[in-house]
This record gives sequence, structure tokens and C-alpha cells, in this order.
Amino acid sequence: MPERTHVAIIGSGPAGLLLGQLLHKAGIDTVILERHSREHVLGRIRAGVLEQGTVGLIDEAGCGARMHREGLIHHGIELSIRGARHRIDFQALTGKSVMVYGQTEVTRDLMDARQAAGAPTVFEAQNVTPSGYDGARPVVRYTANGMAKEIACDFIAGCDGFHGVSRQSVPESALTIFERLYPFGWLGLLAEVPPVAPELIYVNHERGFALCSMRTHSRSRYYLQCDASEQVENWPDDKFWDELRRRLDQDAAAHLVTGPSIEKSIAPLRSFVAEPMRFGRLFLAGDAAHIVPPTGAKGLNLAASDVHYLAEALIDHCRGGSDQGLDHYSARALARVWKAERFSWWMTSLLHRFPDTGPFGQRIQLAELDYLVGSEAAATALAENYVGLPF
Ligand code: RFL
Ligand code: PHB
Repeated sequence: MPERTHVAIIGSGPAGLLLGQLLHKAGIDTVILERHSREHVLGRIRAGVLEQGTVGLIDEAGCGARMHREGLIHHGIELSIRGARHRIDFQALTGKSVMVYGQTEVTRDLMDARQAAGAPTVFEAQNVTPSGYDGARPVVRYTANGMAKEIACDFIAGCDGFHGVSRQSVPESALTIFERLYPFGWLGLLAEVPPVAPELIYVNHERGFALCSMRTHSRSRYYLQCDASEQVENWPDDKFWDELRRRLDQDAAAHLVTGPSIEKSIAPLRSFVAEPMRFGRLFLAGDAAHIVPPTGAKGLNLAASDVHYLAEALIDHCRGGSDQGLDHYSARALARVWKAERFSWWMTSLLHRFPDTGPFGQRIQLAELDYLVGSEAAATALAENYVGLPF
């Protein structure tokens, strides 16, 4: 006999875990199937900035206690342009702020809450295959410890990230893909050193973009724009710190505290949207449906807003209410997704060195940055998008 659940969730990243927790609170049972081990999932270093809406959802899921104790509230960011720093004051421009709290910690808090609630997760589930979602009885098949298993369910939530199986299980003819690959990547380094400045610094420099971010008062996260084909082995720590120092303004360069890296990795930069986000009883959420370049700090936050719409819709349905939420899920989510796609593309275009735009492109970039730091209207547009558009 197959196992049964209301909602089979594929993927135990922030999207799958948050959905699981919101549904659990509403009395809807779920099973999460995750390809990797818990330790592997918790070893990935990714996002660091949470919008207020995301913070609110984590609270709603009952998982916000440690985030409020340890997270850092940031009221603005700095832009470093031609060696001078300019502050964008979110609080003054929008009345809002963001929370610096690592995705790894969000994931850990959500996993702990799920475990405490006794809700099932199958880690190291192999060959996960969603099927039957165009009819009334979806089934997810998988292999665990060499044994073939299946879960019968009412709905499948595809929360399995960009490389996941959910989107790939949909016939190509049913999908429309929008994609842009950028001709560079981000080389990231995590180190147990105090951050160079109290707020994030986004750096536009002739040698390439850099970002100074952090996880705590004693742990920093730095990024350098690098060639798309670059290998992490070519970047010993000293070379990373030297290059970062060269891209920083004088004051930041003088205050930069360096130390051995805890983690170092290269991420490609991509914009990607798959439409629609619903196929019968299969719903895609988070990176499974869309990717943004990390420049606007939007990926995790978009996963959270998708989950907000999806949880609301599933709860309405399961309580015998209307199916409107399910019917409108894709359009609602995509409306917000595209605004974040635009913002992330714009921040990326504004701050990186593009190999093919030449001196004209660089002057346009500097003019736009100059406009941005000199115009309250332009700065407000950045601030409003960075702190997060309403759900
Ligand atoms: P995830 O986190 O990729 O989780 C998907 C999960 O599904 C599992 N999986 C499968 N499970 C079963 N069967 C299969 N066939 C499966 N295939 C995959 C995977 O193992 C995984 O556990 O997707 P999710 O939940 O949608 O979350 C999205 C976020 O992880 C992502 O958008 C952010 O990390 C993006 N991002 C940032 N977002 C922000 O909001 N703010 C930031 O500051 C920010 N910085 C970043 C980022 C992403 C980065 N990288 C590495 C691309 C910085 C970087 C460098
Ligand atoms: C991070 O801290 O990892 C981070 C912060 C802001 C971004 C991207 C990544 O825009």
C-alpha cells in the first residue's frame, strides 16, 4: 500500500520547509522528499538578506525566535562608486528595513521545528518522480535505502530548486522559458572575521563588482565578480583578499580584517522564469520556477512569497473554501516574480563590469549611479524594491 499525505513536497530548502511548516500549523499533513542529507543541505552557504515580509512568514510558521535574537536589522546599504561611499537610507525612504540572517540558519530553524512537530522528511530520497498530477490522484515515487516507495497525495509542491525534477517532469510544450545568462559569476568567501562596515557595501569598480556582506558581528561574507569560467582552486585566500582590497574605497581597504576562509565557492549569474507555475495538481515554488542573479538579494525572498500564496491557496482548498487561490496562484506569484526579476537584472546591470558594453556602457552606468545617489526619487525606487514589494 502506498503511503498517503495531503501535500507531497519535493525539496527541503527554504521553500519546501516553509510551506511544510505553514501547512502543518493549519493542520494539513505533508511529506518532504529531499535528495540530499540534512548535513549537506545545512552545509550550503547562500542568501543572507531577509525582507520584512519573509521575516513575517517565518514568524507565522512559528520559527522566528532565534532569528529575532541573532539576526541583524539593517536600515540601509552603501554603494561604493569610484572609490566614494554613498548610503541608501531604507528607513528614511521607505520606513522599512531588512534582516541579515543566513539562509543556513533559516533552514536549520525550519528543520528543527519540523522535527519537533513530528512531520516526516525523507532525506537522501533517490529517483524522486512526480506523476499523475494532470488527474485527480497524483503519486510521487522514489527510492529510499534501495527500496522503491510511493506516496499518494492530493497535491505536489515542486520546491526542488533550479536543478530539481519537478519542472523537468512537465512536458516541454507546456512550459515557456525566459532566460538570460550573465557573462560572469560571483566568487564568494565566508570567514570568521568582523565585517568591514556595519552595513552591506555594493561596489562598482573598474576591476569588477564586489559585495561586502556578513552573517554576524564576527562572521563576514564577501563576493567578487569573476569570469564565468573561473575555478575556485585558482583563488587562494590571499589572492581573494588582495583583489577585494583593490576594489574597496581607501577607508574600507584600510579597515578590512582578513582571515582563513571557512567556505569559498563560485555561483553563475542567471535570470530565469518558467511559466506557468501550476500544472494540474503540481505547483512549482521558489528556484524550481525562477532564478534571479543574487545582486538584489531576492531569491530566497521570492521563494517565501511564492510559498505565502501557495500555502494560503492550499489551506483555503483543504478547509472546503474556494479554489480561487489555487486557480490564481501562478498569475499572482508571477506578477511579483517578474518585478523582482526586473530589479535583480537592473541591480546587476548597474553594478557589474560587462565585457561587451565598452566605454559608452560604463559612462551610462556611472551616470545612472550618479543620478541614483543624487535623486531622492531614484534612491526611493531602489530602496522600495530592496526592502521588498508587498505580497
Ligand atoms: P533550494 O534552496 O535550491 O532548495 C531546493 C531543495 O530541493 C532539493 N532537490 C531535490 N530533492 C528531491 N529530489 C530531487 N530531484 C531534488 N532536486 C533538488 C535540493 O537538494 C534542495 O535541498 O531552493 P528554494 O527552497 O526554492 O530556495 C531558494 C533559495 O535557496 C535561493 O533563491 C537563494 O539562495 C538565492 N540567493 C539569495 N536570495 C536572497 O533572497 N537573498 C540573498 O542574499 C541571496 N544571496 C543567493 C544568494 C544564492 C546564491 N547562490 C549560491 C546561487 C547568494 C548566492 C551566492
Ligand atoms: C549574502 O550575504 O550572501 C548576500 C547579501 C546580499 C546580496 C547577495 C548575497 O545581494
